[in-house]
Amino acid sequence: MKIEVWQGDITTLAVDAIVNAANESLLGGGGVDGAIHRAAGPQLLAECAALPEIRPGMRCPTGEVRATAGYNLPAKHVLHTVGPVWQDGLRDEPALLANCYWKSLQLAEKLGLTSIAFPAISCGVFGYPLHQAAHIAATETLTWQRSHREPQRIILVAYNAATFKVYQQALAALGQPV
Ligand code: AR6
Repeated sequence: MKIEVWQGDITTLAVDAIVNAANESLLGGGGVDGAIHRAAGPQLLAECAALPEIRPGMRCPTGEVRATAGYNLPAKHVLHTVGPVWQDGLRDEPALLANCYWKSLQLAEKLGLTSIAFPAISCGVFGYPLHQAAHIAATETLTWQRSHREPQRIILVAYNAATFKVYQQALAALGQPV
């Protein structure tokens, strides 16, 4: 079994769940979040808006995850997680980013999902250095796969060729055959 790396638009994937790199409001934004909301349609925003607020404007703290349906997406579910904003690497960013991957996998398992696809959480607007983020994505997903049965298919989605290569290198460095 391997962690898959795939290059392209995550909104086109017919998997049990795609992960959204959201913000704490869960009310949409740019990047992959905007693409997911556009492709899913307005019902996705309505379900997000109906999720309970932990405090005004915050539905999901950084490092946590919330599930919704996928609506017009080919994916059945969207798992919305909030990556850390990169500051200097000393504000718990690595642990928070690791939580995004691990808690998404835990929720997918709890929901009985067999396939999940992740974008490069925090690597766009939130400014996380790609190599460091790829190492965390590879570590968390490989560790999960080595100790759990489901979700059986775990896909790291690279939006461009450079990210694709960095993901492959990160997985190889952790012992996954190329
Ligand atoms: N499919 C796959 N990957 C994509 C797609 C796509 N359609 N579009 C972008 N990416 P970002 P963040 C890649 O900025 O850094 C939003 O406004 C992109 O190239 O989407 O976690 C939210 O509301 C990059 O590698 O997410 C938050 O406010 C990766 O997805 C904030 O941005 C993540 O980039 C979250 O910032």
